[in-house]
Amino acid sequence: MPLVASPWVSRTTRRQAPVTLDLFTIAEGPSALLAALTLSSAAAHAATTTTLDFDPNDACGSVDCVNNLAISQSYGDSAEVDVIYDSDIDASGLNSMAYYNIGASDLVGVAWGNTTVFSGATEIFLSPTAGVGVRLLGFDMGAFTSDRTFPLAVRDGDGTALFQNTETKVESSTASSFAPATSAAWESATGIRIQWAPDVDVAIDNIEFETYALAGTPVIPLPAAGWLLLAGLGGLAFLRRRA
Ligand SMILES: [Ca+2]
Ligand SMILES: [Ca+2]
Ligand SMILES: [Ca+2]
Repeated sequence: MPLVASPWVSRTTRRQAPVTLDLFTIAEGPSALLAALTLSSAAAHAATTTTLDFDPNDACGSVDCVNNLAISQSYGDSAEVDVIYDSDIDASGLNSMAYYNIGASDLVGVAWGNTTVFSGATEIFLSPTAGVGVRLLGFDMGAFTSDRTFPLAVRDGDGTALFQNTETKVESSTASSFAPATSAAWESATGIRIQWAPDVDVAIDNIEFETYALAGTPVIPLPAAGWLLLAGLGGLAFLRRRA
């Protein structure tokens, strides 16, 4: 059985370490192999989840964040997604967003629009590489000092609104959580843009997203995986006939 299971594991779980643990804890036997193959198959299509929590040790680049220090344009980047921060989409170029420790409702470690650029909306753009889609799972927003009401939108990379509310109220006491309805995922091959305005006095935290392979660009070489699966199932049938 290891001859079948081992190459499968190494090919499909490079980005799914937690699932591979299951392969080694399952009791041995034909049913266990089938379970392991099923788990691996699910893992091959599962997405990698990322949460931008603006940890002060990570969010400002090579130095630890302190209040009002710029969020690094590299924070949250991966081989699949470029996270792009712009505190004013009306002003040319990328305008820095800033870190703040506490004060935005009950959030700790947040990103907020820089006070030097007040006019335009603030945007965080999850920009995927070719062959990858982005699915936004949710985020939190908080308000400094007093309750705030402001426009908030989630758009795809082309600017089409997936969610839009011009009167979004966030209390200064408790953060508000935003997530898509179960029937309408916030996902796109062109990326996801979170936009809000005014860009001062409100902050964002806990941006949770995942990536997925677009059709025609499988995460793993399916023909090879398919052959391994067939080999495993064939082995099971053989064992059952012998039993
Ligand atoms: Ca980036
Ligand atoms: Ca800008
Ligand atoms: Ca945080």
